[in-house]
Amino acid sequence: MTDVSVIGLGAMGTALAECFLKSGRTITVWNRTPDKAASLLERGACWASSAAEAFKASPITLLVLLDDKAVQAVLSLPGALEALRDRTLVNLSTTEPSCAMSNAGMLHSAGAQYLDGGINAYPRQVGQPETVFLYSGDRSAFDRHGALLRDLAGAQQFVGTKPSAAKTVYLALWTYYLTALQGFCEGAALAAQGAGMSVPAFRAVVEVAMDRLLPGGLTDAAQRIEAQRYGGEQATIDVHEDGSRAMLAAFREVGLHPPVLTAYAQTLQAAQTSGRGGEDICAIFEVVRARA
Ligand code: FVH
Repeated sequence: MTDVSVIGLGAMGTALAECFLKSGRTITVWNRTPDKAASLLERGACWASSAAEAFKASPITLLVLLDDKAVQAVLSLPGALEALRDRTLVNLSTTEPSCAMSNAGMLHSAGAQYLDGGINAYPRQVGQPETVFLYSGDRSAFDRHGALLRDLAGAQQFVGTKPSAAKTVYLALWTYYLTALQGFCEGAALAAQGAGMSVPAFRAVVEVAMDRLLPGGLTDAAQRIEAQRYGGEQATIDVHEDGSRAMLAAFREVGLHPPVLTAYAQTLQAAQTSGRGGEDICAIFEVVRARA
């Protein structure tokens, strides 16, 4: 037996396996394309000749595969479900939340425990104290394996017993980060094209300006949304909508098209149409929710 098995040795699965080895854990690995295991085997990992053998080799197995299709393909391999009896499976692949619910049902019927999770980090951040991995599903499995999982992410969190909870929050966090990153890229392109500012110089300005704006802004937004307190005493949606026209004009003047900014401006117009023009900017939460 080894401490943990890792199935899926792409960029992320390899980083997880390397982190376990660095922490002194014994590991078993399996990948559809065996070549990708070579460097891990040199460093002491054990190779499983099948996914079923990897499941049997450890009390807990992490799946780090591309998508839903890949997860279903691996769980359908000969002997896979049978091998998971009395084992814990953790699916860290990016899959749809509904996939967590169906996996949990399938794994429980097979006599296994199931955790679904999400990695809110890049491979270079695996193993750091501030790194966030989210988990949900069988609480007793998380309690049993939490110390081993903490090797990967010092700031791991168990977010609920509903199997899909972690994946949903994980996808929400990436939504925030990636649209913010695209917003940064759009702003940097405008500053470069319109003002000749280098991207590192823009980043330096962003850091100073956002240090003041962002943390306080998010706290204020969370409190307002929770209390549904949308008074426009600081700046109304009407004021922001007017500002968005100037922002879009700046891009037009230098021949650029910003998709995230365009979506933001359209959301403000929808807020005005629904009678929220005099409210605070974070009332766009209600516009997004009303469109569901
Ligand atoms: N890389 C990252 O930074 C992100 C951060 C956020 C979370 N993701 C998610 O982690 C999953 C794996 O991502 P990855 O970067 O390791 O992806 P790849 O390097 O492309 O490796 C994909 C592995 O999946 C295997 N695979 C694909 N299809 C199948 C299949 N039908 N049957 C069996 N295995 C399959 C693939 O095998 P192979 O091509 O080497 O044979 C790789 O092991 C992903 O959900 C990210 O969203 C990482």
